[in-house]
Amino acid sequence: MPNRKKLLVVVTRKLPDRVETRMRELFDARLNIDDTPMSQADLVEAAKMADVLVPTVTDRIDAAVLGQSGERLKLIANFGNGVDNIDVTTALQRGITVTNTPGVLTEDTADMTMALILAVPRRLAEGLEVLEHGEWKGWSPTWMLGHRISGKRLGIVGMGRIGQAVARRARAFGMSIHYHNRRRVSPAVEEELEATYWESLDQMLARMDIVSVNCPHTPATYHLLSARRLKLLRPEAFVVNTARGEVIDENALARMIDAGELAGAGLDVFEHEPAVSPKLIKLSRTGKVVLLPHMGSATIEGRVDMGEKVIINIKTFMDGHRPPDRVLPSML
Ligand code: 8YV
Repeated sequence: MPNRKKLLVVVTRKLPDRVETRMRELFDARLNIDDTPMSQADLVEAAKMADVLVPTVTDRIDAAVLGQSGERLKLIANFGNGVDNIDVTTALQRGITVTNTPGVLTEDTADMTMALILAVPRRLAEGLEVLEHGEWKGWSPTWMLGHRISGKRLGIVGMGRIGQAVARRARAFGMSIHYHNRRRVSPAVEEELEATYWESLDQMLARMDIVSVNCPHTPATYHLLSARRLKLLRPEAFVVNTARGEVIDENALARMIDAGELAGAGLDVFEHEPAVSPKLIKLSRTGKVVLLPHMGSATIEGRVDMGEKVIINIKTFMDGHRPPDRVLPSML
């Protein structure tokens, strides 16, 4: 790290005021006040001049950007948990440390997951739409019937912090918890969550009522829910995704819901954000899918906490210590 008074920190998007104020005090912070997303060329310019780059999920910090980064760039302090927007391997090869913001968005993302688990089977979006259009003819015993959540089997794909937080909530709603994960969680956690571990994802999928994707997007999880695996699901099953769109073959999912081969989906993330497949948009009009624009961690508290984590990572690094949230190759 160069011996200069204040580090030049380039922040790619507008962050909460409190975070920006603190960054201005601590660093030579170049902020993006009007929040215009940066182009690849802008990112190259930023990587050329910065000591520290603070990107978000909307910035693709790929080998081309990193290949043109300046000598000074020594830290990429991602404002976000997932680091699939960054070519971490290339960064590490170039001696650039990468950090993220784990832990502080767990509860918010789990809340949003639970909201989607409820929204689709209980037809929330359809109910809202009826009222908005002034089409409610009054209560009827057989109208707008959805499906009960309690007693249903929830299959969680990825039992990290967020997966476990979802499991805790789902337990309280009377669901039975099943999970697939690279590594089995500790017996204590399994016991607390009364969770059943499935070594075989295929076997788990075939038996679930609702599947929730809570794993990171890595080369190993790209299209983990492929067309072949989606076909293993029961036609009554629902899929919820608050992790990354790339984990599911989005086209196959839309096709199957449209064909009645799956009951529906609640999606907060998409394969080609901010583009959303027109097929999914069309399905959202039928109520079979509920779509949200990547809002899982969108609380003011969460975003301030994320910003504070970014600051701690930068400050620790600046002081010559290992930042607490380093991304290591073993995590990819
Ligand atoms: C963030 C997320 O809003 O942290 C993550 O991995 O998916 C989001 O909730 C986003 O990544 C910020 O960069």
